[in-house]
Amino acid sequence: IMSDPKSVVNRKVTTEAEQGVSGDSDETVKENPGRPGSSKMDAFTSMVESLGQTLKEVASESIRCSSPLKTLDLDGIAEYIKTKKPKNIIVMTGAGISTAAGIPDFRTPGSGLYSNLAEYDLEDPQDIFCMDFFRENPKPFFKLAKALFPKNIKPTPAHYFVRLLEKKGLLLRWFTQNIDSLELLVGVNKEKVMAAHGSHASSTCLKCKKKYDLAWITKHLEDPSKLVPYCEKADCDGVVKPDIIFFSEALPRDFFKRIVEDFPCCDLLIVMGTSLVVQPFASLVDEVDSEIPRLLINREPAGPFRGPIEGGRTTRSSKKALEACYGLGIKQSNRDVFHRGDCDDGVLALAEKLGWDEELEQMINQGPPTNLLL
Ligand code: CNA
Repeated sequence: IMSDPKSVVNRKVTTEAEQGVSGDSDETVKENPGRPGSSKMDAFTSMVESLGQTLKEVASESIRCSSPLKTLDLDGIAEYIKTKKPKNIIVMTGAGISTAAGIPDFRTPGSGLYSNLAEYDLEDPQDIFCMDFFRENPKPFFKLAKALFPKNIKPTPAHYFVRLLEKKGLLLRWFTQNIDSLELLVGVNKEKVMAAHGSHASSTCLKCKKKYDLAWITKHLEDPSKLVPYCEKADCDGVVKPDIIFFSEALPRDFFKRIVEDFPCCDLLIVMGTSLVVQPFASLVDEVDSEIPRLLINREPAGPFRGPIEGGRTTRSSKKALEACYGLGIKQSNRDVFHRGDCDDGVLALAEKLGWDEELEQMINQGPPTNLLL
């Protein structure tokens, strides 16, 4: 209620007018700003607004007292890494980490797949990863697969930042929703990567279940005269589908094993480039202990990083006020940092605060250490 006091006041006055409480159905503050009483109402409204604002500030201050972070921003995260020395960092990523590599995400207006349905001949963008749709029309998926395939794309600075975490012995696991395999291309050990939605590393014939390797699908996807790959086994003309998890398919068994083993040990969660809407991946952010700091670098707030946590700065204050704020629906986390912007800018800024910028730049300049396709 306190989060938007003005609308509450206006709603109440309108309701009374509608019910004839005032005896004059036109007598609403909104419609008659010059009438006697409106200035009192304005004063009351602004008093309520200012009280709400004060309570929010007090809540922020209170939260600071119990926070594992000095400040709820990149400085706070950098300070936490330097002083608390987390060694089990989990990174969670989505399509936004790869848009700078030229791969469209789903939901960015203009460039995302959702905005470019005509090109992919889709009514619903999710159809592209839907098994029933794929069986009927596999063409849109393979059109996208050609654009996504690792040979044509390069890792972004955000990918290199995760490799730097691994190099420093701080990365516990990299959970990714992406199917572009850039996590492996950037050189992170495959044991450290949990590709929750599968990858192109292997493919399977939908009819006879014959397996095909990366080289086979690569050759096919690189051939501009071909679109849908068909099984080469005698008497089989089945469509060969890369082992990417589609919406109606089960996630890899490893995925659940990793969640159970990794998340209880996590001492810092870094989330990048995801709208956190695809389940069950999105809910992994809640698997870390409630004391563990969580950082989201994204162009927009997502999941639990929505709300008044952006650029949070807090100092000392009373717990009672905080409880009052929670009671009034004003929520603020004491361990979440939302850094609005591009993943690459965010990791470069964080690397600089950590004194890792030169090392990161060197890594980026050297390029990927491995080539998946060799
Ligand atoms: P999404 O729902 O499209 O969200 C992407 C998010 O990233 C949005 O919040 C954007 O605002 C944000 N974003 C985009 N570019 C940047 C950037 N440069 N820096 C910071 N933020 C940015 O995608 P999700 O990953 O959340 O959704 C999960 C789906 C998308 C998974 O099933 C994926 O398989 C699927 N997908 C993957 C790829 C890929 O492998 N690269 C590409 C397209 C879709």
